[in-house]
Amino acid sequence: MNFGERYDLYNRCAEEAISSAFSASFAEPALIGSMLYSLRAGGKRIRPVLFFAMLDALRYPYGEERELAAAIECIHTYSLIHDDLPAMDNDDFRRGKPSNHIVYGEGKAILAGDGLMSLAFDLLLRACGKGEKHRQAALRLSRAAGVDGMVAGQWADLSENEADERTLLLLDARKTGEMLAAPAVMGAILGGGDLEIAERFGAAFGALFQFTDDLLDVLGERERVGKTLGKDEKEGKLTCVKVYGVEGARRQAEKRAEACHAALSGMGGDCAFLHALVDFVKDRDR
Ligand code: GRG
Repeated sequence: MNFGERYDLYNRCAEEAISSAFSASFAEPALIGSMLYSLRAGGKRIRPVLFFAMLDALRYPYGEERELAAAIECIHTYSLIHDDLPAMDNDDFRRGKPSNHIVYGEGKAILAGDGLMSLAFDLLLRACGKGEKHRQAALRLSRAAGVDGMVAGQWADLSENEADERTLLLLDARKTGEMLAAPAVMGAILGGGDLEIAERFGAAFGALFQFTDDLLDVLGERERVGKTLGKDEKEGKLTCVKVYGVEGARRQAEKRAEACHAALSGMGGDCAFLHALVDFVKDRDR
Protein backbone atom coordinates (compact mmCIF):
# COMPACT_ATOMS: atom_id res chain seq x y z
CA MET A 1 0.00 0.00 0.00
CA ASN A 2 1.43 3.43 -0.90
CA PHE A 3 1.36 6.51 1.33
CA GLY A 4 -1.85 7.96 -0.15
CA GLU A 5 -3.74 4.67 0.15
CA ARG A 6 -2.68 4.20 3.75
CA TYR A 7 -3.60 7.80 4.59
CA ASP A 8 -7.05 7.15 3.07
CA LEU A 9 -7.39 3.97 5.11
CA TYR A 10 -6.73 5.77 8.41
CA ASN A 11 -8.84 8.71 7.24
CA ARG A 12 -11.81 6.42 6.55
CA CYS A 13 -11.41 4.91 10.01
CA ALA A 14 -11.47 8.45 11.45
CA GLU A 15 -14.69 9.20 9.51
CA GLU A 16 -16.29 6.04 10.91
CA ALA A 17 -15.13 6.99 14.40
CA ILE A 18 -16.82 10.39 14.06
CA SER A 19 -20.03 8.85 12.69
CA SER A 20 -20.12 6.34 15.58
CA ALA A 21 -19.75 9.17 18.09
CA PHE A 22 -22.95 10.67 16.68
CA SER A 23 -24.97 7.47 16.36
CA ALA A 24 -26.92 8.09 19.58
CA SER A 25 -29.97 10.36 19.46
CA PHE A 26 -29.44 13.81 20.91
CA ALA A 27 -31.83 16.41 22.31
CA GLU A 28 -31.25 19.14 19.68
CA PRO A 29 -30.77 17.85 16.11
CA ALA A 30 -29.98 21.37 14.83
CA LEU A 31 -27.13 21.69 17.35
CA ILE A 32 -25.76 18.34 16.17
CA GLY A 33 -26.15 19.56 12.58
CA SER A 34 -23.98 22.60 13.30
CA MET A 35 -21.32 20.45 15.02
CA LEU A 36 -21.32 18.07 12.05
CA TYR A 37 -21.20 20.98 9.58
CA SER A 38 -17.73 21.86 10.85
CA LEU A 39 -16.61 18.30 11.51
CA ARG A 40 -17.47 17.28 7.96
CA ALA A 41 -16.33 20.44 6.20
CA GLY A 42 -13.24 18.70 4.84
CA GLY A 43 -10.31 18.75 7.28
CA LYS A 44 -7.19 16.70 6.69
CA ARG A 45 -7.80 14.57 9.83
CA ILE A 46 -4.08 14.57 10.44
CA ARG A 47 -4.41 14.17 14.22
CA PRO A 48 -6.50 10.95 14.20
CA VAL A 49 -4.44 9.71 11.23
CA LEU A 50 -1.28 10.24 13.30
CA PHE A 51 -2.87 8.44 16.26
CA PHE A 52 -3.88 5.42 14.13
CA ALA A 53 -0.50 5.42 12.37
CA MET A 54 1.42 5.32 15.67
CA LEU A 55 -0.78 2.47 16.92
CA ASP A 56 -0.37 0.60 13.65
CA ALA A 57 3.41 1.16 13.65
CA LEU A 58 3.50 -0.50 17.08
CA ARG A 59 1.30 -3.35 15.78
CA TYR A 60 -1.67 -2.43 17.94
CA PRO A 61 -5.12 -3.00 16.35
CA TYR A 62 -5.80 0.69 15.68
CA GLY A 63 -9.42 0.17 14.57
CA GLU A 64 -10.34 -0.62 18.19
CA GLU A 65 -9.57 2.92 19.34
CA ARG A 66 -12.25 4.92 17.53
CA GLU A 67 -13.53 6.70 20.63
CA LEU A 68 -10.13 8.25 21.31
CA ALA A 69 -9.68 9.16 17.64
CA ALA A 70 -13.08 10.87 17.51
CA ALA A 71 -12.30 12.74 20.74
CA ILE A 72 -9.07 14.08 19.20
CA GLU A 73 -10.88 15.40 16.10
CA CYS A 74 -13.81 16.83 18.12
CA ILE A 75 -11.42 18.88 20.28
CA HIS A 76 -9.48 20.09 17.24
CA THR A 77 -12.67 21.09 15.39
CA TYR A 78 -14.08 22.93 18.42
CA SER A 79 -10.83 24.93 18.54
CA LEU A 80 -11.17 25.90 14.87
CA ILE A 81 -14.79 27.04 15.35
CA HIS A 82 -13.85 29.18 18.34
CA ASP A 83 -10.67 30.46 16.67
CA ASP A 84 -12.72 31.75 13.71
CA LEU A 85 -15.08 33.81 15.90
CA PRO A 86 -14.95 37.60 15.58
CA ALA A 87 -13.66 37.82 19.18
CA MET A 88 -10.71 35.61 18.29
CA ASP A 89 -9.14 35.34 14.82
CA ASN A 90 -12.26 36.65 13.03
CA ASP A 91 -12.25 34.50 9.94
CA ASP A 92 -15.25 33.77 7.75
CA PHE A 93 -13.69 30.94 5.74
CA ARG A 94 -12.53 27.56 7.06
CA ARG A 95 -11.93 24.15 5.50
CA GLY A 96 -12.97 25.69 2.19
CA LYS A 97 -16.43 26.68 3.46
CA PRO A 98 -18.05 29.56 5.35
CA SER A 99 -17.00 29.40 9.02
CA ASN A 100 -19.47 27.99 11.51
CA HIS A 101 -20.52 31.41 12.87
CA ILE A 102 -21.19 32.72 9.35
CA VAL A 103 -23.73 29.92 8.85
CA TYR A 104 -25.22 29.59 12.35
CA GLY A 105 -24.44 32.91 14.06
CA GLU A 106 -21.90 33.65 16.78
CA GLY A 107 -23.81 32.40 19.81
CA LYS A 108 -24.62 29.08 18.21
CA ALA A 109 -21.06 28.68 16.91
CA ILE A 110 -19.82 29.06 20.49
CA LEU A 111 -22.27 26.35 21.51
CA ALA A 112 -21.25 24.07 18.61
CA GLY A 113 -17.67 24.34 19.89
CA ASP A 114 -18.78 23.71 23.47
CA GLY A 115 -20.83 20.73 22.29
CA LEU A 116 -17.83 19.24 20.49
CA MET A 117 -15.62 19.69 23.54
CA SER A 118 -18.11 18.12 25.92
CA LEU A 119 -18.73 15.25 23.48
CA ALA A 120 -14.96 14.71 23.35
CA PHE A 121 -14.80 14.35 27.14
CA ASP A 122 -17.77 11.99 27.06
CA LEU A 123 -15.82 9.83 24.58
CA LEU A 124 -12.64 10.06 26.66
CA LEU A 125 -14.44 8.97 29.82
CA ARG A 126 -15.98 6.03 27.98
CA ALA A 127 -12.52 5.01 26.72
CA CYS A 128 -11.13 5.25 30.27
CA GLY A 129 -13.34 2.30 31.17
CA LYS A 130 -11.03 0.07 29.09
CA GLY A 131 -8.20 0.30 31.60
CA GLU A 132 -5.23 2.19 32.97
CA LYS A 133 -3.43 2.78 29.65
CA HIS A 134 -6.57 4.30 28.19
CA ARG A 135 -6.88 6.53 31.25
CA GLN A 136 -3.29 7.72 30.71
CA ALA A 137 -3.93 8.34 27.00
CA ALA A 138 -7.11 10.30 27.77
CA LEU A 139 -5.25 12.37 30.35
CA ARG A 140 -2.51 13.19 27.80
CA LEU A 141 -5.15 14.53 25.39
CA SER A 142 -6.92 16.47 28.12
CA ARG A 143 -3.60 18.08 29.10
CA ALA A 144 -2.83 18.95 25.46
CA ALA A 145 -6.19 20.64 24.97
CA GLY A 146 -6.27 22.56 28.21
CA VAL A 147 -4.70 25.24 30.35
CA ASP A 148 -1.15 23.90 29.95
CA GLY A 149 -1.64 23.33 26.22
CA MET A 150 -3.85 24.69 23.46
CA VAL A 151 -5.96 27.06 25.57
CA ALA A 152 -2.80 28.60 27.07
CA GLY A 153 -1.35 28.91 23.56
CA GLN A 154 -4.46 30.62 22.24
CA TRP A 155 -4.37 32.97 25.23
CA ALA A 156 -0.77 33.89 24.34
CA ASP A 157 -1.76 34.28 20.69
CA LEU A 158 -4.32 36.92 21.72
CA SER A 159 -1.68 38.75 23.81
CA GLU A 160 1.22 41.08 22.98
CA ASN A 161 4.31 38.97 22.27
CA GLU A 162 8.01 39.66 21.93
CA ALA A 163 9.09 38.80 18.37
CA ASP A 164 11.86 36.45 19.43
CA GLU A 165 12.60 32.77 18.96
CA ARG A 166 12.00 31.73 22.57
CA THR A 167 8.53 33.27 22.65
CA LEU A 168 7.70 31.82 19.22
CA LEU A 169 8.67 28.28 20.17
CA LEU A 170 6.71 28.39 23.41
CA LEU A 171 3.63 29.84 21.70
CA ASP A 172 3.73 27.27 18.89
CA ALA A 173 4.35 24.35 21.25
CA ARG A 174 1.24 25.23 23.22
CA LYS A 175 -1.16 26.53 20.57
CA THR A 176 -0.48 23.85 17.95
CA GLY A 177 2.22 21.46 19.09
CA GLU A 178 0.46 19.86 22.03
CA MET A 179 -2.59 18.78 19.97
CA LEU A 180 -0.22 17.12 17.48
CA ALA A 181 2.12 15.59 20.05
CA ALA A 182 -0.80 14.11 22.01
CA PRO A 183 -2.03 11.68 19.29
CA ALA A 184 1.51 10.34 18.80
CA VAL A 185 2.05 9.90 22.54
CA MET A 186 -1.42 8.39 23.05
CA GLY A 187 -0.56 5.83 20.36
CA ALA A 188 2.73 5.06 22.10
CA ILE A 189 1.02 4.72 25.50
CA LEU A 190 -1.47 2.16 24.19
CA GLY A 191 1.00 0.43 21.86
CA GLY A 192 3.74 0.10 24.49
CA GLY A 193 6.15 2.44 22.67
CA ASP A 194 8.90 4.53 24.25
CA LEU A 195 7.12 7.58 25.66
CA GLU A 196 10.17 9.81 25.82
CA ILE A 197 10.83 9.20 22.10
CA ALA A 198 7.15 9.70 21.26
CA GLU A 199 7.16 13.05 23.13
CA ARG A 200 10.34 14.10 21.27
CA PHE A 201 8.79 13.09 17.94
CA GLY A 202 5.51 14.83 18.80
CA ALA A 203 7.18 18.10 19.78
CA ALA A 204 9.20 18.20 16.54
CA PHE A 205 6.15 17.20 14.46
CA GLY A 206 4.04 19.92 16.10
CA ALA A 207 6.68 22.58 15.40
CA LEU A 208 7.02 21.34 11.81
CA PHE A 209 3.26 21.54 11.36
CA GLN A 210 3.03 25.11 12.68
CA PHE A 211 6.05 26.31 10.70
CA THR A 212 4.57 24.97 7.46
CA ASP A 213 1.23 26.55 8.47
CA ASP A 214 3.01 29.92 8.80
CA LEU A 215 4.72 29.42 5.44
CA LEU A 216 1.39 28.55 3.79
CA ASP A 217 -0.09 31.77 5.14
CA VAL A 218 2.52 33.63 3.06
CA LEU A 219 3.03 31.32 0.08
CA GLY A 220 -0.11 29.14 -0.15
CA GLU A 221 -3.17 29.25 -2.43
CA ARG A 222 -6.50 30.03 -0.75
CA GLU A 223 -8.39 27.30 -2.62
CA ARG A 224 -5.89 24.62 -1.61
CA VAL A 225 -5.45 25.74 1.99
CA GLY A 226 -9.17 26.37 2.48
CA LYS A 227 -8.82 29.44 4.71
CA THR A 228 -8.05 33.13 4.41
CA LEU A 229 -4.33 33.70 3.82
CA GLY A 230 -1.97 36.61 4.40
CA LYS A 231 -3.54 37.51 7.73
CA ASP A 232 -0.57 36.84 10.00
CA GLU A 233 1.54 39.71 8.73
CA LYS A 234 -1.44 42.07 8.46
CA GLU A 235 -2.33 41.41 12.09
CA GLY A 236 1.24 41.43 13.36
CA LYS A 237 1.07 37.78 14.49
CA LEU A 238 4.17 36.13 15.88
CA THR A 239 5.11 33.53 13.26
CA CYS A 240 8.26 31.73 12.23
CA VAL A 241 8.31 33.83 9.05
CA LYS A 242 8.41 36.96 11.20
CA VAL A 243 11.26 35.58 13.31
CA TYR A 244 13.36 33.79 10.64
CA GLY A 245 12.17 35.17 7.25
CA VAL A 246 10.80 32.84 4.54
CA GLU A 247 14.07 31.07 3.74
CA GLY A 248 15.03 30.81 7.41
CA ALA A 249 11.57 29.40 8.21
CA ARG A 250 12.03 26.78 5.49
CA ARG A 251 15.36 25.77 7.02
CA GLN A 252 13.81 25.59 10.49
CA ALA A 253 11.02 23.37 9.11
CA GLU A 254 13.68 21.11 7.55
CA LYS A 255 15.42 20.89 10.93
CA ARG A 256 12.18 19.85 12.63
CA ALA A 257 11.55 17.23 9.93
CA GLU A 258 15.03 15.82 10.53
CA ALA A 259 14.36 15.72 14.27
CA CYS A 260 11.13 13.78 13.56
CA HIS A 261 12.98 11.23 11.43
CA ALA A 262 15.72 10.87 14.05
CA ALA A 263 13.17 10.25 16.82
CA LEU A 264 11.29 7.69 14.70
CA SER A 265 14.47 5.77 13.96
CA GLY A 266 14.65 4.89 17.67
CA MET A 267 10.97 4.04 17.99
CA GLY A 268 10.97 0.40 16.89
CA GLY A 269 8.00 -1.12 15.06
CA ASP A 270 7.30 -0.23 11.44
CA CYS A 271 7.47 3.54 11.14
CA ALA A 272 7.60 3.80 7.32
CA PHE A 273 4.22 5.55 7.10
CA LEU A 274 5.15 7.95 9.93
CA HIS A 275 8.38 8.88 8.11
CA ALA A 276 6.33 9.56 4.97
CA LEU A 277 3.80 11.59 7.00
CA VAL A 278 6.64 13.85 8.20
CA ASP A 279 7.67 14.51 4.59
CA PHE A 280 4.03 15.06 3.59
CA VAL A 281 3.72 17.78 6.25
CA LYS A 282 7.09 19.32 5.33
CA ASP A 283 6.06 19.64 1.66
CA ARG A 284 2.35 20.25 2.11
CA ASP A 285 0.33 22.79 0.12
CA ARG A 286 -2.83 22.52 2.26
C1 GRG B 1 -9.95 28.35 20.57
C2 GRG B 1 -8.79 27.29 22.54
C3 GRG B 1 -8.80 27.67 21.13
C4 GRG B 1 -7.72 27.37 20.41
C5 GRG B 1 -7.57 27.63 18.99
C6 GRG B 1 -6.56 25.77 16.46
C7 GRG B 1 -6.20 27.05 17.08
C8 GRG B 1 -6.20 27.16 18.56
C9 GRG B 1 -5.98 28.09 16.33
C10 GRG B 1 -6.09 28.02 14.85
C11 GRG B 1 -5.12 28.94 14.30
C12 GRG B 1 -4.02 28.22 13.66
C13 GRG B 1 -3.71 28.62 12.29
C14 GRG B 1 -3.33 27.30 14.29
C15 GRG B 1 -2.19 26.67 13.66
C16 GRG B 1 -2.26 25.27 13.19
C17 GRG B 1 -3.57 24.72 13.03
C18 GRG B 1 -4.20 24.22 14.24
C19 GRG B 1 -4.09 24.69 11.82
C20 GRG B 1 -5.34 24.04 11.51
O1 GRG B 1 -5.17 22.65 11.58
P1 GRG B 1 -5.24 21.73 10.27
O2 GRG B 1 -4.38 22.32 9.18
O3 GRG B 1 -6.76 21.93 9.87
O4 GRG B 1 -4.97 20.34 10.66
P2 GRG B 1 -7.77 20.90 9.21
O5 GRG B 1 -8.88 21.77 8.72
O6 GRG B 1 -7.07 20.18 8.09
O7 GRG B 1 -8.21 19.98 10.31
